[in-house]
Amino acid sequence: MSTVWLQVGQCGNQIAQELWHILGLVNGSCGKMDKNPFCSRDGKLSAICVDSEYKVIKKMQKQVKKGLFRESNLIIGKQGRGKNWACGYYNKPLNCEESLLYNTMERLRKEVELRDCYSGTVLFHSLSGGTGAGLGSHLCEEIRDEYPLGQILSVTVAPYQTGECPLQHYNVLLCLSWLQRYTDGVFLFHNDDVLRRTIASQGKKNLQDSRVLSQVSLSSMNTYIADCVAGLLCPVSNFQTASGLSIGVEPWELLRAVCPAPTMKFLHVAQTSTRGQVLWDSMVSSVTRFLAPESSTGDPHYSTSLLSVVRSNHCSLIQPQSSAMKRLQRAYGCVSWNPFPLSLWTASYDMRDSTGQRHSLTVCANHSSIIDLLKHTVEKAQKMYSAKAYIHWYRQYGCEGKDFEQAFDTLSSVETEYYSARE
Ligand SMILES: Nc1nc2c(ncn2[C@@H]2O[C@H](COP(=O)(O)OP(=O)(O)O)[C@@H](O)[C@H]2O)c(=O)[nH]1
Ligand SMILES: [Mg+2]
Repeated sequence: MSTVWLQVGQCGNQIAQELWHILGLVNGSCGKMDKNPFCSRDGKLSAICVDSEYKVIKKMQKQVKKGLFRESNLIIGKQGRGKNWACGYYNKPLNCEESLLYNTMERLRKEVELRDCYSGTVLFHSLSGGTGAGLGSHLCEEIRDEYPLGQILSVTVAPYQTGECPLQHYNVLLCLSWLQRYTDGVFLFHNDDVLRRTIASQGKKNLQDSRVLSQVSLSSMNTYIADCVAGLLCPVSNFQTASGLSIGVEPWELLRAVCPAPTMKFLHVAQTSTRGQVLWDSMVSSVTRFLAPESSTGDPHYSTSLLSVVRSNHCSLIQPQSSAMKRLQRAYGCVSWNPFPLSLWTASYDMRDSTGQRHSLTVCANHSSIIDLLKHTVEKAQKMYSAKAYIHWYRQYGCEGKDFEQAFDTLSSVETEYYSARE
């Protein structure tokens, strides 16, 4: 009841839509507000949907009619941002449209006023496009400035490492550096990792087979991401009042648990689920299956802190001292200098299945694998920047050399922090 949800750009809107879908909200309004921390008192979702293009948001008009979204919270521009961070960030209205930044901040202000109290904003977006990455970065900066006590959690997607847009390295560089400066935590999904995990969750064995890869839809990948977000942010019994009401503080308690230091805020998130009988040791094996044991330079990966959320009618069997949780800590390489690396939250049912058949384990780790994305991005962007490749495309919207140089500095210092936290 204290969070505003902000979905920006194609990827951000599609993932958030999938979240509302799996929470069973898309076919109507929020229902009884007390039971639903995502909505305002009037039963409308506290979400603002922004895109520079019409095609994704137009699908949400249906849910305005059904009473889920406020019509004024759908904010649409007239022209895409050309997969260019600077075009999104510098917010020059294109094609006579109104300012997306100004309109979004106005709606956010209204939504904050409707909350019982305001604790923060959860932002959904991608790292490598124009709208979600560029406008999303600018929104983080504005929100931080206007609500300095509110927290900001970004849910973001890194592009495939190969084969996407040539501008992606600049966009990821600039967006990650803004997230480091203005957010309190980042759920960082990688499309490569999401693809692998989605295939595995569908029971397919041959993960390298190009036919198998091509059969996976974006929508099923978004289901995986949204399931992870729901697993972490939906109500858990740990924070319910004595009368069983949800206070809706999960996003902010999560940041306290896994991002205690502002220098390390990039979070690795994974989920596994099963139906019927549950064996927690095999759930742990499944959720840790694709965790890289070491970095591209051969250093073992580690975690400074870990949150494990268990949703199951058997959740009372799991304790922080259980053998499965010990295995989880070992697999995530919890550092020895933190005597309490694991937080465990539980809920007696999974929000995806009221019949009690589904059991899920969602893990959020402050994990050193972020170093690999930082290194890869900085290396590629630095090579392009030295050759002055595509720079004029950024300059024409107002992006200066100092934006790039500060971004290189910011990401290098994050890399150093993650290295020095090792042991
Ligand atoms: N997982 C996932 N990735 C997406 C989706 N849509 C776009 N992307 C990724 O996001 C990046 C492009 O960003 P996009 O959101 O389309 O740009 P924007 O509309 O300008 O913000 C690319 O790396 C795409 O692979 C989606 O629905 N799901
Ligand atoms: Mg777009």
